[in-house]
Amino acid sequence: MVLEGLGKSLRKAISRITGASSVDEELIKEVTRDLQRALLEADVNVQMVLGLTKKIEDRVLREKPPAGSGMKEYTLKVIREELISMVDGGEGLKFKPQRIMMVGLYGQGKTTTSGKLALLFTKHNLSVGLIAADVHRPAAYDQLSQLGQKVNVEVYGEPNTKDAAAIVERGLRKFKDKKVVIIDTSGRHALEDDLIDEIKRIADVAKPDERLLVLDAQVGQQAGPQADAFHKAVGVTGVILTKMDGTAKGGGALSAVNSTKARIVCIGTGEHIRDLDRFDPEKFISRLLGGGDLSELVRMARDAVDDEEKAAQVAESITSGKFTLKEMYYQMESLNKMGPLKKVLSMIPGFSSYEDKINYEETQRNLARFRHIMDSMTEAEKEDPNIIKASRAKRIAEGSGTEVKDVRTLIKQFNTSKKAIKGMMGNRKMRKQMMKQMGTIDFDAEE
Ligand SMILES: Nc1nc2c(ncn2[C@@H]2O[C@H](COP(=O)(O)OP(=O)(O)OP(=O)(O)O)[C@@H](O)[C@H]2O)c(=O)[nH]1
Ligand SMILES: [Mg+2]
Repeated sequence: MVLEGLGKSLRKAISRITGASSVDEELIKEVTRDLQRALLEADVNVQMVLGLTKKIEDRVLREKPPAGSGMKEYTLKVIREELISMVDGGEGLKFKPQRIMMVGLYGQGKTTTSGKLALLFTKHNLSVGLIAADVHRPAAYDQLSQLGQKVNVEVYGEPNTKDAAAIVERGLRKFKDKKVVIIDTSGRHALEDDLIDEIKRIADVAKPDERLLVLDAQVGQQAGPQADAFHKAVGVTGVILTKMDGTAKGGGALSAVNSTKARIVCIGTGEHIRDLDRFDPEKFISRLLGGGDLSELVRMARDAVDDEEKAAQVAESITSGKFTLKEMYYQMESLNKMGPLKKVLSMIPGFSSYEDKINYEETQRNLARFRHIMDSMTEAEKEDPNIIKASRAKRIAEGSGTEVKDVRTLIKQFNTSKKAIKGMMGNRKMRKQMMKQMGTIDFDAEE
């Protein structure tokens, strides 16, 4: 989870309120001090931390809770609202036709994020073209081409041309029918004048709707001056914070962005092409505070399904009472594609209180082992693994590099799941509800 340390200490501070029998001034002062400590440790700007906690204290101590709600609920509500307003700079990424230009210093994640964005837009049924306008780094075109291939998006580039604006002009002509065009530009070590001139010229030619500044979250408090300089040059419309997975100090970038008033549109949460989340202040804070985020989970599940027909088939088999190892395999595969188990489970509301008790690595390893075992089975065995006799179990274990006891565990797990599903499907009301859920989830409704 992004900013795991901050989330933990915020939850701990807040749990003092939920656990208290009554909320008085002394407790509120103690809790705001805890909040301050937690935020400062995550590198959130001091001024902002003080402003935030003062506001919380002012509101809780001077305003009366609205009729019908107790002091406890009211305090929690105020804390949540103030944290949200701290990171809220406006609407996140828009899923509509547009031109996007990526800008930023060297190595911040511009090229990677261009690929990630391309995938995100295609998942929302918008056609995308990528333009490689980094004419300074020799391998830049190849890097973007590879990303384009990965996400099945066309890339325009001229590896031997030095005039970035001219490339963009021709790229735009080529992509005139694409709904979204993303332009990747060069990075530099420092804000050199010629880089600024170049991105100005590209912006003149492309007239991009969005000029997105890509910022490595680890830059912390330095984010402010960077954002300012780029803003002066091309008018930054939004910021993408990358490498939020790799830092405990992402609060620095969060707050620096707030002080420059540029909104955060997305956050990068890993090296994988799917590791880009649309930034939504409310969801972001809810997840930090352990509230989970089911709509995000639904979105991730949707993104993970490459073959919707197959998914529908599996759902139908299950609701009609058919559950073989193949269905189980498919479900495990989909889960796997959604990313690390820990990230997936953290989206389930209320889950954060269990997170210390789960051995994620072990569970992930078990899932991988199960998949290897299933890959070594015959079709008939996948239909009904209970036909597997001792000698076959030994062969399967050998073929999959596992042990016989692992094969037995899988069969046992399958029988348990099958029984549970049969029980659920036998319950008419539950069955109806599940079929309804599987058939009518409107995946696009959330955006
Ligand atoms: N862990 C993690 N790594 C990331 C993320 N985004 C980018 N990276 C990594 O950061 C490195 C630099 O990314 P690039 O996309 O090449 O950065 P760039 O801004 O295009 O760099 P230049 O073109 O050289 O200026 C790569 O190794 C990426 O894999 C992220 O969200 N998380
Ligand atoms: Mg690059």
